[in-house]
Amino acid sequence: MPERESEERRAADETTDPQTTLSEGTVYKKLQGFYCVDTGGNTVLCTISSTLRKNLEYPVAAPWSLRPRVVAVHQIRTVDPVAIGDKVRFTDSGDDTGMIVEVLPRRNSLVRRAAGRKALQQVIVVNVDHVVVVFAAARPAPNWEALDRYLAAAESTGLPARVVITKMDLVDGDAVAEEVDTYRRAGYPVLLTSAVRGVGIEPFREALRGRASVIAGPSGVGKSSLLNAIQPGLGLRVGEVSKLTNKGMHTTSHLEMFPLDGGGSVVDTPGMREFGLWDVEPQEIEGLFPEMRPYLGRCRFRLDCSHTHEPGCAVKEAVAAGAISERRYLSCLTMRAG
Ligand SMILES: Nc1nc2c(ncn2[C@@H]2O[C@H](COP(=O)(O)OP(=O)(O)OP(=O)(O)O)[C@@H](O)[C@H]2O)c(=O)[nH]1
Ligand SMILES: [Mg+2]
Ligand SMILES: [Zn+2]
Repeated sequence: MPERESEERRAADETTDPQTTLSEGTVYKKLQGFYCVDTGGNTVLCTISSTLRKNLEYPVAAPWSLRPRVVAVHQIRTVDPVAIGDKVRFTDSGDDTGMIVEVLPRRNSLVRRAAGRKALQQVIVVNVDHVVVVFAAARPAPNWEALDRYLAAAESTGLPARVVITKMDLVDGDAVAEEVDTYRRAGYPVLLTSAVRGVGIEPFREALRGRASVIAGPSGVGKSSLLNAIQPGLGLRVGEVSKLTNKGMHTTSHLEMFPLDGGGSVVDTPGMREFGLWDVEPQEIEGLFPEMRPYLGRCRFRLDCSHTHEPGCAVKEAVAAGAISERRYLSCLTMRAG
């Protein structure tokens, strides 16, 4: 953000009358430094107060600087103190613009480790009821380990998750049957859909009705297409999958929350190839696999067991007995190894 603009906003903050009554609303979209706040049908375009912004200026300021400044817009995004789904209080200028001065406590937040070398937390969305993880049966071919990571990330934030395997028109049902069974036995509801053929659309609509949902999954799997199928009025942009790499072209480029006709809301997200876990210790990872939980602490070496080479490992016994899928078990070990 240009320095001058930042100074102007700071000046505006200082003239804010403490007696001004504050309005409340929900952030549903971000536009380059502005936040679209919904107040129940009306949109107010807000900036954020300097007090809130300090949270995002300090981490990127030179450590010796007495007057911290934003050094790069890129970094603003990674440490943005306001997220999609946040309930906020703002001063209302009366012309559909305002300034956010407070973020109300969050019920939960879906976070990941931002892509890149630096350990930075990226808040995807907050205050949702569940995560709907969408993968394609083909084009792009499903990477089940990547799906496991999405599910583990949801578990780590305490959010319920469900799985949707779409583009079922491209494969024989048997192609994914084994994995569908694995996820169902692990406790995840699984829906099979095709936006092209209109298969599974009604159950998908039903799963979202009346709840605050976030749709996550890699680029090109058909997330936006599914949302258009349940609510054509959304008119979300849909993009081709590269013929060369069979990967999506990142058609959805920003997060946005939409109200649903049947009640509830949904956040469409840009495809994310990886969903890196944030703030999870390696020994906590098996606890993010619901089907493993009954066996944890039952190994001979209790919580010190790595479930690889130890004798008397309850997890390995459960894998051998078929109670835990071997593929998910290996996926868990891979995740533990980092
Ligand atoms: N055959 C088939 N193609 C589909 C289906 N759903 C979506 N597609 C196609 O898959 C491509 C990607 O669809 P999108 O809805 O843009 O995918 P997305 O997951 O939103 O992708 P990003 O926004 O990049 O994350 C488009 O060419 C769609 O027409 C389906 O059920 N069957
Ligand atoms: Mg999309
Ligand atoms: Zn063990």
